[in-house]
Amino acid sequence: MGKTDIPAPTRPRVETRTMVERPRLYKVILLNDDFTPREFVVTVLKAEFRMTADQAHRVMITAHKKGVCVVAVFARDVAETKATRATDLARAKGYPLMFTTEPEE
Ligand code: TYC
Repeated sequence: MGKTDIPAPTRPRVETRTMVERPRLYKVILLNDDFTPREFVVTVLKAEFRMTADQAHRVMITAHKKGVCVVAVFARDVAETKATRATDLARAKGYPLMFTTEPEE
């Protein structure tokens, strides 16, 4: 390189790191009530959440005794859709059964 030469430009030594967060998962929660028949709760859990009779019965009994039970965890839209569909199945039969969602952590 002679006295008047201009050095070749170098690439800026700068790098961007984009931080991404995993989308939060949402719990579907079953709420107890005094009116919905136990067997109907089990039927809804099997139909909407693909549970076996045994799993559905355990979840139903936990909600019955403790007031609430986490049914399952999904991406937000899936959790909301399933909670709405399950609640609507009960409403169609005139039962007050409720499913809600809430974010994990
Ligand atoms: N508590 C209801 C009854 O005694 C049964 C029931 C269980 C309802 C769980 C809702 O999430 C529930 N018939």
